[in-house]
Amino acid sequence: TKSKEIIDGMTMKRTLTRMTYEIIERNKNIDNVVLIGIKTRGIFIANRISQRLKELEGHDIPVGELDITLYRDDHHVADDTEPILNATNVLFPIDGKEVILIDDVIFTGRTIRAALDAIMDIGRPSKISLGVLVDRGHRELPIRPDYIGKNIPTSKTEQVVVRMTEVDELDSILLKSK
Ligand code: 3GP
Ligand code: 5GP
Ligand code: MG
Repeated sequence: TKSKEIIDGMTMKRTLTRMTYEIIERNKNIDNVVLIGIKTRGIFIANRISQRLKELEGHDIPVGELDITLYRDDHHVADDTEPILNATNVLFPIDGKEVILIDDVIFTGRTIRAALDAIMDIGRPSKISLGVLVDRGHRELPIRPDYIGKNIPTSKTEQVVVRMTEVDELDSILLKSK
């Protein structure tokens, strides 16, 4: 296996700062925005953006959490996985809010589809948009991020390794080929 660093810690910090400014620019009513992160690193990214919004402009933007993981159905072919919702932790009303969903990597788009279902079960937002740190391509659904940290073209067998200090020893993004 080979791996190549695409983004280092300093660059990840700049990338998240840029995404934060894009969110500010495109949401005139920023105090109506809420962030919802998808399990593990999507939640950390949402929290960092929320922190940046506080530091840069003094806004207190709440962060909710969705736990969606891929479920492998043993009765089907080996790579037939389906995202399933394990838990939600959204401790504020989302009716009439502009929700920005946040994940670390978007690939087929199936996880985001499941997240949209979960959000619409919780409430009736006025708008839902999507931010991802990495778009690695290979979409299988008509889902496209509104805020993108970096486009990293990949082959289907490559893997984007996202490391964040909250759970890893440092911030970095690697492209790993098997
Ligand atoms: P995350 O919890 O930070 O989002 O599925 C466990 C972890 O592995 C998840 O991290 C997920 O994003 C990550 N992961 C890395 N490569 C892949 C991949 O190719 N497919 C899937 N489904 N998850 C991957
Ligand atoms: P989906 O195919 O539904 O877009 O992605 C499935 C889940 O796996 C999502 O949570 C997504 O973040 C994650 N994922 C897919 N490919 C990669 C990858 O190459 N690297 C990482 N870190 N996560 C991935
Ligand atoms: Mg993820």
